[in-house]
Amino acid sequence: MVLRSRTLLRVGDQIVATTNTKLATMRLSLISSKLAHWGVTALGLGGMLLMTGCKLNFWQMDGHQTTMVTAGPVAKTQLDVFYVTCWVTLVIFLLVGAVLAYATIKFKARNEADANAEPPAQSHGNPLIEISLIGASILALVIISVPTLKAIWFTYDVPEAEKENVYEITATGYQWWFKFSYPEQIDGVGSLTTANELVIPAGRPVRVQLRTTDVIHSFWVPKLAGKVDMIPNRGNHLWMQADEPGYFWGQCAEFCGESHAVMRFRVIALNEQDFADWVTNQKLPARTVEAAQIASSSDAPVVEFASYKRNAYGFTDKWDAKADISPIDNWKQMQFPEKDESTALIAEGRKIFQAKTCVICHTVSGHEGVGTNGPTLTHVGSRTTIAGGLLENNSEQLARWLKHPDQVKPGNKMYFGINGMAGYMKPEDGQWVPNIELSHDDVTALVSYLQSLK
Ligand code: HEC
Ligand SMILES: [Cu+2]
Repeated sequence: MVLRSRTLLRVGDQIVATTNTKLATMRLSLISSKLAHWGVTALGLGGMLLMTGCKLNFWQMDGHQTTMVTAGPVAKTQLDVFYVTCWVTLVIFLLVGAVLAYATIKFKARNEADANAEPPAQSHGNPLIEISLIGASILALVIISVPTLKAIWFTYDVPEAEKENVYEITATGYQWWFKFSYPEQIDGVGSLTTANELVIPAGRPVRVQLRTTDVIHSFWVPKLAGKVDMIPNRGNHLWMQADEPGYFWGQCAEFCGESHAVMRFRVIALNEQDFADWVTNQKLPARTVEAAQIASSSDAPVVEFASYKRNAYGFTDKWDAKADISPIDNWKQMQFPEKDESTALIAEGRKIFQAKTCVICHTVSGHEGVGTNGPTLTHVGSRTTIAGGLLENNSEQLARWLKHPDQVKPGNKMYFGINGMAGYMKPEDGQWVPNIELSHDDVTALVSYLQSLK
């Protein structure tokens, strides 16, 4: 056996030796043909992507928070600048790549003599080439900078001609949610305020004043405009316009602490009439369910929350691609009270809301509560999401939020309180214990109450 394999080895050695040079050249040409093959494939794919206007879902170019699909002039301008830069750099890449490929192929050492040949006479500097390269670079920069500068001016503020028509809103960042204040005033209350869902008129420029109460946040609605920072002690602003009514995803785009990644919001653009109706409704105090309507409390719906895992997805199928209802239609449905609401539970929930000191952080205008540390809940039932756009606003997710806010959103101020204030948590013997403990029944009643606040 041993002998045989030795012989084989020797035979093998001989074969390798005789075909050594041949193999080496074969391997080289194989590698270069493979490289060329992959290069062509990559170029083809890239070209296809660009030619289809990046409509392919390969990179999820059409996601909720894509910047490749725009819905208003500001985002469109930003995308155009991206494309100009992209095309210019692509041309440079192709030119440099072509020169490199040409030189590599044309001047490669083809045989022993080539490899050992004296290098050609070296020269330094060619004024013609250098000047044309400088000229070409300047040209490339001019091609990029003209639209860039135009875009900077355009996106900075609403164009002069449109200034008359501008609608002005103030967005304030909080760890980790957004408050929106409207120009509309409510008697005895102040300006109309809402949270986490910014409703705007479509087809009209909206200037958003950007403020923050704590750290730096950044306001970004990828399909409409952004990102502009919300900086402590400094006024900032941006403008945007949704050309058509629609439902858009937004996101804080500046790291602002533990729950930064889930500090989201929505923008809902409505046509003139719908927007006016919405404003009228939002200006009203919270909806009150008549005491006379109170029925028996035995028809309490069962709300499941015990089974929720940490980090469980907060949305139902309704929200995903297979949705049979568009997000904007879903939003419209949310504006109306649910048909099977239990008036008894709602009344019970309202009492618990007051007793459990939710009122120190939350406002329910016309009911109990003037707290401003948390999002206003006056019309919370009409919003499609809660907890900074992290969870869908339905019974299950509301219950989950009330029972275990800590498991849903790391560090959130509802659970831990704000800057040491007595909030949801209080310190005891160096340990944090929930200040507010809610039983299953409490949660069920609170959910009904919150959902009735349309
Ligand atoms: C210490 C202040 C504080 C207390 C007390 C408090 N909350 Fe909150 N609440 C907050 C904050 C802050 C948020 C926003 C959390 C986030 O999204 O990061 C919030 C969010 C919410 C939301 C989601 C609203 C939205 O639009 O996203 C609901 C609903 C809610 N709280 C209900 C309650 C109820 C019911 C109670 C009483 C059992 C309560 N809260 C007690 C501070 C508080
Ligand atoms: Cu933030």
